[in-house]
Amino acid sequence: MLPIDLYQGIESAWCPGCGNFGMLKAFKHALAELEIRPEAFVVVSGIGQSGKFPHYLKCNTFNGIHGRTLPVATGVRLTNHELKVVAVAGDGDCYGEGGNHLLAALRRNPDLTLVVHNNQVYALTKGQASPTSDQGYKTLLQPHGVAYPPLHALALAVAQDCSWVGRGFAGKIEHLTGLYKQALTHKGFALLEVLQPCVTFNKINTYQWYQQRVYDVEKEPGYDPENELWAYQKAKEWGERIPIGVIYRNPRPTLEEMQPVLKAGPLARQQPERPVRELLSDFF
Ligand SMILES: Cc1ncc(C[n+]2csc(CCOP(=O)(O)OP(=O)(O)O)c2C)c(N)n1
Ligand code: SF4
Repeated sequence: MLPIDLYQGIESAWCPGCGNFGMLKAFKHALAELEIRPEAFVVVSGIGQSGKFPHYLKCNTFNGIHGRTLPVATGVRLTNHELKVVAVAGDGDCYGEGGNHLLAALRRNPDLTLVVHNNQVYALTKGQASPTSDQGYKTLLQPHGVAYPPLHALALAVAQDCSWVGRGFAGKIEHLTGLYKQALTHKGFALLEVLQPCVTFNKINTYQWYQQRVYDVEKEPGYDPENELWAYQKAKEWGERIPIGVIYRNPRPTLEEMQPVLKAGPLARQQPERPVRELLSDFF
């Protein structure tokens, strides 16, 4: 195991008690336990409180624009698939603004880990409802409550043959560390959604709210993450009981394996047949 302080970044600006702290701690533990050195991975993020995640870590990082985490992360992977790539996004960033990129990634199966910080609000822009806000949830912008039911993103992922789907809770750090480790070592697209309380703007889905509802799905009788129908039902379960743990595992060829040009090694290490300047001149 590597020392945790190897990953120490700058001091954070998150509110005291924010669920992002538990996620950061669990992520560092997972890296240390897997002995992944800071130079061996890159964290790509978008915009939001979640987007600040890599700032508080020592690692390679790319801070993209809102909703565009996945295309950037996929580009990094295709350029250098020797790097471990982690994409970090908020529920608004990934399921709202970047929803189409999620669909593309589910189809393509790039070998990267996507972590969705699901606090059921747009936190950076002060608490508007997001695609995962519960129906009836009131905000300053939705004073009569959200009119429609939330998006079941994990069910969407299962239905679209995602190769690994899991959910954790920022209030259960040891359990979450195990999930990060599994997602980071899975070959193919791994979607890990983490229930992340926002103590400032979400006064409904609090630590206590989640604590009363989350249960370890892996300890349930009939646990069967290779069974698509079982996984779909679990991914849709939301209310009095909310499953956490690995929900779906579906090994399938990755995007990188399906690209003949990558067989000769990472693009970053390949010599182009013609100099890049000359190639570009064909287009101008
Ligand atoms: C293209 C674009 N649209 C909208 C915004 C404004 N904006 C910045 S952060 C944000 C919401 C972030 O919410 P979420 O992704 O859930 O992350 P959180 O802050 O809750 O972690 C929005 C709408 C933006 N910066 N860029
Ligand atoms: S506003 Fe919410 S998500 Fe943002 S740092 Fe504060 S508690 Fe965390």
